[in-house]
Amino acid sequence: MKKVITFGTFDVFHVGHINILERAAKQGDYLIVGVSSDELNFSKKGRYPIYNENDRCKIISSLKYVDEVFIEESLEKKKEYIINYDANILVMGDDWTGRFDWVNDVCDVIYLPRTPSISTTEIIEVVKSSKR
Ligand code: C2G
Repeated sequence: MKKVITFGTFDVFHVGHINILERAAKQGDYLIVGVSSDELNFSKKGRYPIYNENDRCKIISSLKYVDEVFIEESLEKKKEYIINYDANILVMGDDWTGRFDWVNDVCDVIYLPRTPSISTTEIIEVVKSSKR
């Protein structure tokens, strides 16, 4: 069985997230998703996600493309996660191109194109600016 692993925050879940998960699932037979912890998100982006890690995990776990979910505590632990979950392929969006090539001794690494014109940050901006 070919196992695929991918990582992300998946905050304010949108169609770009679904598209990458759907395409990641198609790369193999089993999809494992590492959902960034609230703390990891704070350290990467300087803010906490809108949805907390438990809610984000619940949303991702409920998707038909996804077989297994865990919380990603650190970007540096990628190789550990890949080995522990026995994954054969790491899939990431192409905003991460090259950033995880260092794990390619334990699995294949593929970067898929992002869905254009949608992002959590943009959604937050639109919602903010529509406040009266
Ligand atoms: N994504 C996409 N198209 C978009 C928006 C996001 O394909 N329009 C993809 C990203 O490329 C990523 C996944 O959806 O592969 C999750 O995106 P984010 O929630 O922004 O994830 P990020 O905060 O980049 O966390 O270990 C890596 C990190 O945990 C990734």
